Amino acid sequence: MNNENRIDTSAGQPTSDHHPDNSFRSGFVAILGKPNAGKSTLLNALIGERLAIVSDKPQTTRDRIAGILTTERYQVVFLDTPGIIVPRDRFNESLIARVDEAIEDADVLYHLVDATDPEPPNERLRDAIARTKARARFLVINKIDKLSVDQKDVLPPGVNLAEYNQVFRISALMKEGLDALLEATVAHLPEGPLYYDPEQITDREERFFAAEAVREKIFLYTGEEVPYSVFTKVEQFEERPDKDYIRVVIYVERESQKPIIIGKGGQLLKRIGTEARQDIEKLTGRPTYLELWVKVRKNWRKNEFDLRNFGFKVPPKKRS
Ligand SMILES: Nc1nc2c(ncn2[C@@H]2O[C@H](COP(=O)(O)OP(=O)(O)OP(=O)(O)O)[C@@H](O)[C@H]2O)c(=O)[nH]1
Ligand SMILES: [Mg+2]
Repeated sequence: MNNENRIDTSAGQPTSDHHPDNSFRSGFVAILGKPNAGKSTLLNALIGERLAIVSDKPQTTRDRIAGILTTERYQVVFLDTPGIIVPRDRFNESLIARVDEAIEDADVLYHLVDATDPEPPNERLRDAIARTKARARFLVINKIDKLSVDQKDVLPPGVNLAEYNQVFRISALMKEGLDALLEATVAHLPEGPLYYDPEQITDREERFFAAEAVREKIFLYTGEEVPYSVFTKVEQFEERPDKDYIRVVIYVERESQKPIIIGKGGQLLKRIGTEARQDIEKLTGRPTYLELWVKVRKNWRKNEFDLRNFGFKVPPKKRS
């Protein structure tokens, strides 16, 4: 790819920061964990941009998102993944299929655990960790800012330390402990090429972030089952000289969910639109006109055709 370019740059500006052998290291880090462990918060903290949407509700992330960190001596591609639960339906299976893709690519695997979670890792998560061919596995204990001093060294329940190369204690929210985590990660990466342009911080297109920004606001401002019934789709994205024009359709599963999202006198939809637009403008750096529509796609989460149409990877049904 841009290998030539990279060698020139680093040769021109040697720093004390270089690996002893001076080799360029690169690779993939899969961030795995239960829903709500803080995977997306960690991805954002490592990259220094709000790439992945975050909410206090489980199962916010539905897709694999790469965040790319490039310096003169390494390129790390962090893969945020959906939280792993034991799947009960086709939709959940499709989320786990995303995790499986990330595991296949990983050189280093982070098992991120919420330090305050009293429950051990579930069977699907343990299975995913066991299957990885990653050369290093880290147990990353997150949210240590929530612990009292006497709890700081406690290990999460149900983890087998023998399965991990190293243990880290971090706060993704407060950006604590990230330097040590990053250093150890780079040390485990193989010598390798630049996979992405050094300027690039994600593998996703602007369209993806536009849809996600809208979905995030719905996760923040609606409750119960509504956020889970929502799929946001960019139906038009035009870069225009004065203002970009983006039309996003918010699909819900039931007619009764429509007025919840629209709100009294359209107030909530307006707020979702304004805040999502501001996020999009921050990311693209261009003024934007964001138009939102709410439509019903009955029970789309249960319908394989709709799931595929919305870009979910639905694994073949297992015969039992
Ligand atoms: N106190 C504290 N809260 C955190 C920390 N990291 C994440 N959180 C919070 O935990 C909640 C879940 O964070 P996310 O980053 O969305 O978690 P996730 O693992 O990506 O969740 P899913 O996408 O649903 O699997 C949010 O409310 C975050 O603000 C942390 O280090 N400390
Ligand atoms: Mg997430």
